[in-house]
Amino acid sequence: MSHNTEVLRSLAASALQQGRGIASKGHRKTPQEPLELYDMEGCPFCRLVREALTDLDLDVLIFPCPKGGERYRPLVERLGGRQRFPYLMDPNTGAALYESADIIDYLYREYGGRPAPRRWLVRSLRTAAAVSASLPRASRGLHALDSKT
Ligand SMILES: N[C@@H](CCC(=O)N[C@@H](CS)C(=O)NCC(=O)O)C(=O)O
Repeated sequence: MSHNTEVLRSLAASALQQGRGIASKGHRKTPQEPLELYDMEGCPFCRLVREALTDLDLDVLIFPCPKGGERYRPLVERLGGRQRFPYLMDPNTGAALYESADIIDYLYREYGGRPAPRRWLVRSLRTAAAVSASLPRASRGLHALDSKT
């Protein structure tokens, strides 16, 4: 598939999220150490967390955990007990969280100095929007392909 087609599909995904993940309203507290997000690019729940991180303009290290990925998936299982994504670790507070809604609540509470925006509060709507935004990208960003470390 050509790069232009990929860009169009990516644009469709962004349009479905109505521009979320583009602008930031900033944060009140800055993490001393960057947050650590164990993430699957094509996962709708991970997408929501990345959007919240962007909205809060927080420093974050992203560790890709595609299906079949051998680097960080086993680490998440060791740390949290299972391979489930998103998984957030905050070295500043020791918090370690699964569940996108809990992670988003935590980020706004700890660093935003404000509650998560209303659009994050209705879990079913939020999930439906994130899932539909992932559809144009099909399964991209979910599976690992061979590469050289
Ligand atoms: N309710 C969870 C759902 C998370 C979830 O289902 N994540 C999927 C990826 S979209 C997952 O981790 N699947 C297991 C795997 O890929 O091994 C949330 O909101 O974070």
